[in-house]
Amino acid sequence: MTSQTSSDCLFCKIVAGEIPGDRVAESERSIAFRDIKPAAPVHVLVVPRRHEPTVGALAAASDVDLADVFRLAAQVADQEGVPDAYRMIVNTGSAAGQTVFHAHVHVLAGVAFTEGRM
Ligand code: DGP
Repeated sequence: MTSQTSSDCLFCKIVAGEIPGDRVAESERSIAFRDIKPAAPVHVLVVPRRHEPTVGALAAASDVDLADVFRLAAQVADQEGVPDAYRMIVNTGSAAGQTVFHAHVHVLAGVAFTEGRM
């Protein structure tokens, strides 16, 4: 299950513990760690252990891994004390702001919601 890794992938290295990540939660299939450049008081990245470049590719490859990422993201929101006040953001493609091509979900909380904001 976890053999699909990419040797030059930053998040695969964090999953493997080869480079540090401030881990806040994990499951058999996913890990969660704090974003190095937080955009909100709570900013955690949830990534599958298996390497897929985008969340769409993850969805095509494994329903189970996709579901696990979102389950762990909700668990992170609970742990961070914001079970009813968080956003999940997925960027797909460099034109949309994706910079790391290992599927991940941003969990963001701690800033007031502004109506009309995307
Ligand atoms: P995205 O732009 O959606 O691909 O988000 C990638 C995020 O990854 C971005 O918010 C910054 C974060 N990031 C980049 N390098 C590192 C790192 O080495 N450690 C951690 N914890 N986060 C990183």
